[in-house]
Amino acid sequence: MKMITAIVNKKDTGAVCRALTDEGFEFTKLATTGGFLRDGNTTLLIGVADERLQPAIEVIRHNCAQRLQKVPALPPTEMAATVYHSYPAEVMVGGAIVFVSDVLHFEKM
Ligand code: 2BA
Repeated sequence: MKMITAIVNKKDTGAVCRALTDEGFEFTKLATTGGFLRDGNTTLLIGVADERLQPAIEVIRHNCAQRLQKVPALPPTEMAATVYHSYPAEVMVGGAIVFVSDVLHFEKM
């Protein structure tokens, strides 16, 4: 069994969750925040049998888009302590960031 940890843009969350449900995947949805943009995103925990790993990844892939997103201006105090010209004005976000881990043990009680 594998655990997929997928970080999804909030604009894609609805479509990804609907498609996962339609395909019979079970998952847990967490409201999370990106460390760089400090904007809301969604982290999905999806436990799957090994043979369902690739189908789950394809569902995520087909329902997530890449987007250019503006980097918010830093407040003056943070700006002073930062080499701010090294910050990009816009960054490409997504489609999704996907981590796959082995599950050592799983049971429902
Ligand atoms: P954020 O940390 O808010 O990052 C949003 C986007 O900003 C990233 O998109 C990337 O294009 C850019 N970015 C991040 N850190 C940067 C930096 N130090 N300098 C320049 N640009 C930077 P994605 O790579 O698609 O990541 C989307 C979200 O996925 C991230 O939101 C974060 O919440 C998560 N993520 C990405 N890589 C991760 C990792 N290695 N571990 C844990 N979470 C990760």
